[in-house]
Amino acid sequence: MVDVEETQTILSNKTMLEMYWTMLLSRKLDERAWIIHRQGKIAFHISGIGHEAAQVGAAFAMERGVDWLVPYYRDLAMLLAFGLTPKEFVLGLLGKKGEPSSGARQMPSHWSLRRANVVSHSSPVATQTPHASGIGLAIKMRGDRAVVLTSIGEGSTSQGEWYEGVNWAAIHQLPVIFLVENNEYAISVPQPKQMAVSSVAQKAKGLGLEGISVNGLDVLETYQSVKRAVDKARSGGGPTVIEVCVSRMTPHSSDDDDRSYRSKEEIEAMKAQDPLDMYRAHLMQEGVLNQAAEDELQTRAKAAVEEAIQFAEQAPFPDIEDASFPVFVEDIQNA
Ligand SMILES: Cc1ncc(C[n+]2csc(CCOP(=O)(O)OP(=O)(O)O)c2C)c(N)n1
Ligand SMILES: [Mg+2]
Repeated sequence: MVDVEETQTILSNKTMLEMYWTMLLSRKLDERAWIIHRQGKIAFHISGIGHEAAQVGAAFAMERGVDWLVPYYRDLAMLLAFGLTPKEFVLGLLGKKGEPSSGARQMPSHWSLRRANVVSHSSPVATQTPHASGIGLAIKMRGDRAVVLTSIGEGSTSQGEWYEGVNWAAIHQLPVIFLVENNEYAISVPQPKQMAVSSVAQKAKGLGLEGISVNGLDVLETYQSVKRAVDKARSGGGPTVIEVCVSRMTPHSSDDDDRSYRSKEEIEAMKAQDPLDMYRAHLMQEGVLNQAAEDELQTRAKAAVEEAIQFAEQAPFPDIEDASFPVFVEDIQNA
């Protein structure tokens, strides 16, 4: 059972504010990405707005620098928590030289951050799940103390790769957390058209591992649930499926118009439960945040976004000869 008060006694005020800062920065960067898309400056954006609490709660439950992350495209807030800088994010949006995920070869938001143990994923959804289990197997064989967290949307848990990856981790009791960010839609396909069970957590039972469902709009609740699964995995207790129930507060991507399949009322109800607003209100109620500190954080976030945009707009594009690297490498030893 999740006890948010207990979590608050474990986390310092400083850490709770860091969590808030990461959510706020993610939101501001994400909102700006939509604007520069509409200005015609970028070709594509896929958004994490409404998922920030789940992502930040999960990231803070991990030992960053030791543990491994195999994320999916909505995980901007998770990546910021793992050390991706705003400048690196905007370099990726603009496809500029120096962006760390793929050297600007991949679509934006196909995250990778070598220095932080963040492993890239491919565009076909769910292919990251077997990769995460493979990393979990390597950790177990080497006797490392790390764990792996891999994230995915609920719709993508219909893919064969998801079952194969989770099944493998369950059989071999691998140190993997399968985080499912359930926003109830896979583009326009609602959850009941995607699965016959009422929650993704139930799928875990059939594969022989623990599955839990938590309120992913609550950063502290998510933190506590993921921390428990991380501790369990690290101490040899095996994998867990954690479904975090979140809101996709935007269309699927900049190529989608969700007004064709979601009612205005549904969207408004979702926006009334904004995870960032709810966490801010909670911190204020607890006396961890006051209006002056909030104003300062807002100003800092705005400045960080401005600085990142200016930096990335002025940055060069990659060199043309880099386009095929490392697809065609003549001297692999020295690549
Ligand atoms: C194998 C495969 N099929 C279809 C697609 C196209 N596609 C990209 S995202 C997506 C929806 C995924 O929905 P969900 O897993 O719920 O994640 P969400 O986007 O809602 O976070 C689809 C169908 C794809 N990338 N890969
Ligand atoms: Mg979804």
